Amino acid sequence: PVTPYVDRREAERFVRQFHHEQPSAGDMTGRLRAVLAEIDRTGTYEHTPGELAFGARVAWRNAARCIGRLYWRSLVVRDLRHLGSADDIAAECFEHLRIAGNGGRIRPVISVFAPDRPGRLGPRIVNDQLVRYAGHRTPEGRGHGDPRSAPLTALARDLGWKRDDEPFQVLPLMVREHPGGRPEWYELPDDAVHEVPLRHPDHPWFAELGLRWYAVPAISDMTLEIGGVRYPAAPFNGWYMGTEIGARNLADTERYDLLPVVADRLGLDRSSDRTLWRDRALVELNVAVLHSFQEAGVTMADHHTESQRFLRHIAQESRHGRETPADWSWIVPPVSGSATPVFHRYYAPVDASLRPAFLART
Ligand code: HEM
Ligand code: NRG
Repeated sequence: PVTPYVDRREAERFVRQFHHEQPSAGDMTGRLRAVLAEIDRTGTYEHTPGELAFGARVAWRNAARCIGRLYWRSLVVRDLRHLGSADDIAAECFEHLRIAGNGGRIRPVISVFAPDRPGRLGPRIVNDQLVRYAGHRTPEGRGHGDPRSAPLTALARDLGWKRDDEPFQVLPLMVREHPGGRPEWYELPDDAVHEVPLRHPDHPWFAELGLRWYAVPAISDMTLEIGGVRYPAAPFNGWYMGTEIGARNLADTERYDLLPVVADRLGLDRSSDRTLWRDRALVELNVAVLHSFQEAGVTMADHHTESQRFLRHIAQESRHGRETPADWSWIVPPVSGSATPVFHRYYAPVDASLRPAFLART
C-alpha cells in the first residue's frame, strides 16, 4: 500500500485554521500558496515547527474520549520528523519516557517521527503503549500477567525475546521501520520505566499482593493526522487517572481480574452478587492506587478532580467560541459515575471528520 497525495482541501483547511487561531503566525496567503504548490510538486508538504506543535495540541483538544483535555495548550511537542530508523525511534521513545516521567512530576509530551509520504510509508511502533506488561491466557482460560498483551507477548517471543513468569514484566518495544517488515525489538532501559508498588493506607496485607503499575501511560499506536499529513509514529502521554488502573486494568475480568482476591482479603461475603463485594473491593483497590502514587510522588488524578477540570475545559473552550465534542461513555469514569459532575449532562456530538486528530490504527 502506498500513500496517495495529501488531500489539498485538508491542507488548506488546516492552514486556514492555524492562521485563524494564531493570528501572529504571519502571512496566510503566502503560506497557503506555498503548501499547495509543494503538494502539486511532491504529493505532500512539510509542516513548519509551529504548525506541527499547533496541530498536535489541537489533535489532543479534539480527542472526544479524553477527559484530560484542560491542559491541551501545554503539550510538549518533540519534533523528531527527521528520524525514521528503528534504532533512532527506540532511543527517542526511551528519552520520551524520561522527559515525561520527570522524576514523578509527569509532563504531557508527544514525540513525532517521520510521516507517511507518497511512495514511502513512515515507521510504526507495534506496541499499543510504550510501557506494557506481558501476559497470556492459559489453555484453561486463566489469565497470567496482562492478558490484553497476549498478541504483543506472542510476537515478542517469536522475535526472540525471553519471557519470564512475573505478572508485571515489561514488554520490549517493537518498531517496524517499514510497514509489513519484521519488527526490531528493544528491551526498555531501567531508567526509562518508573513503576509504583501498590499498598493500601489501612490494610498492610495489600502490599503482599505484589501489585504494581507504571507511572506513564504513553499511547503509541495511534496516527496523528494534521492537514492531510499522517504521522503513524507519534507516541503521546499525559498522567493516569486512578480509575484507569484501579477500576479497569487491575479489575476487569479480561485483565488482572483481582476483585475476588481483594474481596477475600477484605473478608467480604462473595456468596451473592447482592452483597456488593465487587463494588466494595473496587473502592479499596482505587484507594490503594491513588494512595500509592501519591506516596511515591508520581502525578495521578482522581476521577472527581479530573471531572471538575474537564467541565472547566468545556467552559473555557466555549469562551473561545468552540464546542467540546465528547463521548459520554468514555468520559464518565468507570466507578462512581453519578458522583462526578460529568455524568449529569450531554455533550456536543462527535464529528468523525474533525481534524487534526488521533486516529485508531486500521
Ligand atoms: C483517552 C485521561 C492526556 C489523548 C483518555 C482516557 C482517559 C484520559 C481517562 C480514557 C482511556 C480509557 O478509558 O482507556 C487523560 C489524562 C491526561 C490525558 C488524565 C493527563 C494530562 C492526554 C494527552 C493526549 C491524550 C496528552 C494526546 C496528546 C487521548 C486520546 C484518547 C484519550 C486520543 C482516546 C484513546 C483511545 O481511543 O483509545 N485520556 N488523558 N490524552 N486521551 Fe487522554
Ligand atoms: N486506559 C489506558 C490508557 C489510556 C489513555 N489514558 C491516559 N492517557 N491517561 C491505560 O493504560 O490504563 N494519557 O495520555 O495520559
